[in-house]
Amino acid sequence: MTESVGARVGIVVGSRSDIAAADKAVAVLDELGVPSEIRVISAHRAPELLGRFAAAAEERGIRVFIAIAGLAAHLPGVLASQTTTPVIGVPMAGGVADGLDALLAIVQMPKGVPVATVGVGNGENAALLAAEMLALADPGLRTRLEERRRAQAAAIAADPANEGL
Ligand code: RP5
Repeated sequence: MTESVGARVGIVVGSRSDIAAADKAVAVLDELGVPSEIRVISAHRAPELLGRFAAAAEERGIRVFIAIAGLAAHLPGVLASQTTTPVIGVPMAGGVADGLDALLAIVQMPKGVPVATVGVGNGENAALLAAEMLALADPGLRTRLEERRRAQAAAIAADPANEGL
């Protein structure tokens, strides 16, 4: 879907209906100067394409995946089963339990194949976690993450409700 040259974070959604969370992740990664790409690949409807994406991604420079899915939400786990590149799962709202079903599906991986899981619909945190992983080997990115944390704290301190604190 969108592909930037030298993408380091590979974002994959199970359906175009999940794109909003991917867009939130891209916005945070863009702000931090981390190139990313978005792919639309269902683990159930296009398993062979998912396999090709997983096999080629590392060679193309992808160092972290963000996998976003709702309902049965097998996408992050199936992707993780095909790579040792870290996978961050984002459950999406909807389904009989409005996202709790997807959250449990993603977080309850069997031993041996981990998926890091963030909150329902939380593309922002998935992007920040991906950036923190990349920052382990990228001091400039670490500095940008630290600046973002400082700005976040300063914005809360500046809330009129906190005057005098
Ligand atoms: C999941 O089923 C997708 O990740 C999406 O969250 C959900 C619904 O998909 P669509 O029916 O909208 O394509 O596989």
